[in-house]
Amino acid sequence: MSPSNVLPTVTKASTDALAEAAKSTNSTFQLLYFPLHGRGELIRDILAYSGAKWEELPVDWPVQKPQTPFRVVPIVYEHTSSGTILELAESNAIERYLALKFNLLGSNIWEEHLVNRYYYSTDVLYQGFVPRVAAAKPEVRAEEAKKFYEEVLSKWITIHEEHLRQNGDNGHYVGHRVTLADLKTVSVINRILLLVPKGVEAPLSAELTPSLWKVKQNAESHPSLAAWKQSQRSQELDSNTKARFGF
Ligand SMILES: N[C@@H](CCC(=O)N[C@@H](CS)C(=O)NCC(=O)O)C(=O)O
Repeated sequence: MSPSNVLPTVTKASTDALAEAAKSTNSTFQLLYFPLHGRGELIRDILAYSGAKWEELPVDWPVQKPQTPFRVVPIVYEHTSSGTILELAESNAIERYLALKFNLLGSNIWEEHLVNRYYYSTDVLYQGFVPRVAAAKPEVRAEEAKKFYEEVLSKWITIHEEHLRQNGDNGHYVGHRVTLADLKTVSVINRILLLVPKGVEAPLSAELTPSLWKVKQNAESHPSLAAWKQSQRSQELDSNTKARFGF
């Protein structure tokens, strides 16, 4: 039996051969990421929402780090129906690859542009939130959170609520179905709400941000995403993420 920290042996083949293998529609997936939400969260949500077969690989980072393409996680290993093992790297690239595979990027180039622009706009929000609020020193965290909510989050809310209303207030960014933009927003709202400093209130709720809330409710009422969110592992990741930042 191989030791649990050995990573899958990625298939070496021509780009054309790997591209052919990547057409597989009944692959299984393995995620290598720390036991936190972080940059693994949206990947887990996409896999769960799409009903994919997936599991997490045990992490032994000092041993595994040199074997990863950029020396960072997340990494996803896709085991295709033909037995090929594809290695996916860089969180945004992984998310977009999976979104394309699971039909979460819209139905045409214009829809894809709309999905991407709200997805990236929300990514910018997340990139600001982590250093400014999550990782702020405990003694200034409440003050930093208030400033972040007023200076950054409120603008994102105004713009996204307006767009969602223009799309018919149906709980979707694009058309009438869940896309990567919806799932990204859900993960970032959840992250902000998990990490609210004591004595502060985040301006995200059914009353304050009704259109964004519909996006969250729509996606999270999907049975397979709901099951993942209620799972013991997902709740463990909540606790680990809070503990990681000292909340
Ligand atoms: N641009 C990369 C950044 C990944 C990254 O910074 N990963 C961190 C965890 S969130 C990591 O692997 N840290 C361990 C290390 O650098 O050794 C991505 O988005 O995937």
